[in-house]
Amino acid sequence: MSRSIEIYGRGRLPPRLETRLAEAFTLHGDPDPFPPEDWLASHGGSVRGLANGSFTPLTAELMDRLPKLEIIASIGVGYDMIDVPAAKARGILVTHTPDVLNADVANYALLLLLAASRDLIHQDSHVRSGGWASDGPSPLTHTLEGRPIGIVGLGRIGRTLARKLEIFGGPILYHGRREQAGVPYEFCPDLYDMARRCAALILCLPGGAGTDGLIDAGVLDALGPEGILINVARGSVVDQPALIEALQSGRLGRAALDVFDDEPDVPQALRDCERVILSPHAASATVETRQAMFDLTADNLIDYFRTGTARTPVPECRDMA
Ligand code: NAP
Ligand code: 8YV
Repeated sequence: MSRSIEIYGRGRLPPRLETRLAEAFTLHGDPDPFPPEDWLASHGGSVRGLANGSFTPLTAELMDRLPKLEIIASIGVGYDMIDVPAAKARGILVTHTPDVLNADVANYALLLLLAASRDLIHQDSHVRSGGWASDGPSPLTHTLEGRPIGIVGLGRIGRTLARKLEIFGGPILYHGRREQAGVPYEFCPDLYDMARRCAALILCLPGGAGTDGLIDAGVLDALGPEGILINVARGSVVDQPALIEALQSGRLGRAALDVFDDEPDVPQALRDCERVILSPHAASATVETRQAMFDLTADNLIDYFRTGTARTPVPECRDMA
C-alpha cells in the first residue's frame, strides 16, 4: 500500500485499526473531536480516505473541507450520522461493517429481554441489600415461554435474533416497510397492532430521518403495562420523552435500552427509573466482534485504494464501488 495516500482517522481510533491503517497509509489522527482551522488548512486538501466512528456526525460542510476525499469507512453497521446523499453527490464512497456483529448484537438483545422480563437487576440488588434475608423472596415475574415477541426491523440482526428467539416456542412477529420473502415469521404491516399483540417489542431497525420517533406514545400504550421494550437500534427511533412518561406512569411495563437520544447523556428521569435497564451502547462490544469490525473497516480502505473496489459499501453506494 502507498504511504503517499493520506487517511484521516476521526474520533479516537481503536489501537488495532490505528495500527493497520498506519502500516498501510499516512494516518492523521483527530486533532480534537472537530478539526480546527489550522489542521484543515494543512491536511484537509490532501486527505483521500477517512475512518469514522459511528457516533461521530459527518456533515457536508466537513466534506467540503476535504476536497480530495474519495472514501469514508464507517466503523459500525449503522451510518445514520453520515450525510450519505452529500457524500454521493461529491463522488465519495461510504462503507460500513455489516454482518460481522449480527450474533453479538442479537445475543445482547436476548440478554436485555431476559434480564427485563425476569427483573434481574432487582433480583441482584435484593440479595446485595440484604432484602432477601429480611423480607423474603422478590415478587414473581412473567415467563417468556410461548409468548408472542415482535421484532421491528427484520434485517441482518433482526433475523439472527429471530432464530435465537425460537427457543421460547412462541410466535415471532415482525414489522418493517415490506414483507420479507422466505421467513417463517408473521409480517405485521400495522406496528400498533403488532405492539398490542406482543409481550415484548425488540427494535433492530436503522436510525435516521425515515425512522425518527417511530416508537411513539401510541406504540408504547399498545405494548401496555405488562409489555417490554428492548432497543438495540438507535435512540432516535423512540420518542424518548414519551418513553419516560410511559415508564413513570406505569403505562409501559419495562424497557431495556442500549441506545439513547443524546449519547452518552442519559436523562436523569431514565437513570432514576426502576422499570428500565440502561446499557452504554455495548451490544457489539466484545473483543472478537469489535476486532472483526475494525478489520473490515481497514480492509474497506485498503481494498479500495488497491483495487478501486471496497468490500462493504452502504446500499446507497453499491453502484459506485
Ligand atoms: P439491516 O440489515 O439493514 O436491517 C434493518 C431492517 O430495518 C430491515 O429489515 C428494514 O426492513 C427495516 N427498516 C428500515 N426502515 C424501516 C422503517 N422505516 N420502518 C420499519 N422497518 C424499517 O440492518 P442491520 O445490520 O440489521 O442493523 C440494524 C441497525 O441496528 C443498524 O442500522 C444500527 O442502527 C443498529 N445497531 C446497533 C448496535 C448497537 O450497538 N446497539 C449494533 C449494531 C447495529 P424494510 O426495508 O423491509 O423496512
Ligand atoms: C457500535 C453500532 O457500538 O454498528 C453499529 O451501528 O452502533 C455499534 O456496533 C459502534 O459502531 C462502535 O463504533
